Amino acid sequence: MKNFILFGPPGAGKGTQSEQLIAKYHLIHLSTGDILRAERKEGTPLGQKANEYISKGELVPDEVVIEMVANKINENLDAIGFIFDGFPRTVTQGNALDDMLNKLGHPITKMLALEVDEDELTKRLLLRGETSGRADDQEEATIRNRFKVYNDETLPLKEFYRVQGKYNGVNGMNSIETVFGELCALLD
Ligand code: B4P
Repeated sequence: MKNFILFGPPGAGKGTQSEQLIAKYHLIHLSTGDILRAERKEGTPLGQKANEYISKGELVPDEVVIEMVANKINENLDAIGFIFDGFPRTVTQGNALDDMLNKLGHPITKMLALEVDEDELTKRLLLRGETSGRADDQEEATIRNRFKVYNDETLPLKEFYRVQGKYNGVNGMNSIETVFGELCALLD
């Protein structure tokens, strides 16, 4: 089993690249953002709770997200591997993921980190907000709060995986095709 983390700030292209990577490598796509949005659409209690955080640009509590991921891993133990998209987002989540995968004997192979500057990210998210209907993509103030949360809570994971020798940065400012090519070179 080969397990990859696709890492990066909001709007860096994690979802966009994951779609293409799973088509090519047949890995399981585990996007916590997608799971939370699906729960919200179905109006489940979890979805309603998550919406309170997502619409303000805050992170959903660690214990909620960790349980979701554990369930999804346990449902797919015969997979050839996973792409974790948008997870982990805190060091607590990183430790939990390492524990789960170490118990299975299949630790993270690499972290693939998309690096994009904040002005470009803001443009992309506001543009996506015009068509996606996503509450967290509508207001520049909410988007700026997502960057703050990313810098405060998520960015420490770069060092967390760097000391494990697993961090690989990719220039996410390039075209979708160029970024995909660089990610494939790291997966192959
Ligand atoms: P996510 O769903 O993970 O989404 P994201 O960070 O907004 O976007 P992503 O990086 O996937 O961008 P995309 O490819 O769509 O998170 C949403 C929220 O859910 C979080 O804020 C949080 O509240 C909650 N959540 C999720 N996981 C959590 C966790 N683990 N713990 C706690 N809370 C959690 O790309 C964006 C746009 O850019 C698209 O329109 C795309 O077409 C465009 N684009 C992509 N690549 C491009 C390129 N190279 N050039 C030009 N445009 C590009």
